[in-house]
Amino acid sequence: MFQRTVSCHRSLSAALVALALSSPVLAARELFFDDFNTLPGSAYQTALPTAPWRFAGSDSNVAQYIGPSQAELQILDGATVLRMNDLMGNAQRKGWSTDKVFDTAHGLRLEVRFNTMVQSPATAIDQLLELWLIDSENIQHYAQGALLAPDYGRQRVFSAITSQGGGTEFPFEFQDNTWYRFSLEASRGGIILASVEPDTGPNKFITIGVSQLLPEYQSGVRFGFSQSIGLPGTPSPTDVAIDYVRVTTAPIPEPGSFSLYLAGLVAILLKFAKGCGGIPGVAGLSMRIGALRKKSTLAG
Ligand SMILES: [Ca+2]
Repeated sequence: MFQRTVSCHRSLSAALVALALSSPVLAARELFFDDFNTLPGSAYQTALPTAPWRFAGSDSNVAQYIGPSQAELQILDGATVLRMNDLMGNAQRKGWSTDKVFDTAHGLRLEVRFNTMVQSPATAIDQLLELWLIDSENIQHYAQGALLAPDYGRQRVFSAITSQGGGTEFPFEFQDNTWYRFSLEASRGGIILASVEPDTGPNKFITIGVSQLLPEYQSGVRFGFSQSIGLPGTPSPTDVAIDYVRVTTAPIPEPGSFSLYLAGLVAILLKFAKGCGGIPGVAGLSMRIGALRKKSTLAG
């Protein structure tokens, strides 16, 4: 996989992009909200793309959608949650997509607040949470972000894929029994971004920009959430607890006007840069660029 770490002077311009991405979202309008006080009902449909379970797998490693998750309602830390503690066989996926179609003219943001529960060989493996942006007229046109615990629940990875076959993934050491927010968002003309955010906001732990622009979805989109399993050999568990699913408009800055808009896939990892002296508000940044269609080896 082609990757590089930018030098300090490049980090400065990249940091400005990160600042823009982490700017407060003003005047976002709520379009959909499910607090999971009830099980998923008529607001959802049982349909999701046929798609790889993981970017690092080969293109032939496709998970089949087999229906809704065997989920139940619970209370966790005082919040009503949809507990998706399921059991799946090789190359299977369970979940939902919204019945509602969302207009892309004002930008869109899907935000899911969730708890990671315990990912381990004994409790839960592979894709604990996948979020989808799906073309309303072509279910096989999509962008997907995923949080996963591959190697039988031992590794921690964040990934994104597109229906054109592009994708990338990075190690992301999320913690067990911890609340995070997972988002898919794009401004009106912007690139689609998948991010994991702290529960307290407003910054992002990690963002992957996929090689799609929101205007590619002229007929509107549905959002989806799911879990999937690779090839463990025997039926294996998945586990996540979702507090809520929220869709809003996303009048965020246009990333296309910054260096973020590249012909490939871009991931921005916010962390303390070594020897760069720090940047106010960001505290340093490094950037890795993954070339399209290259298979990541970072998660091994
Ligand atoms: Ca809730």
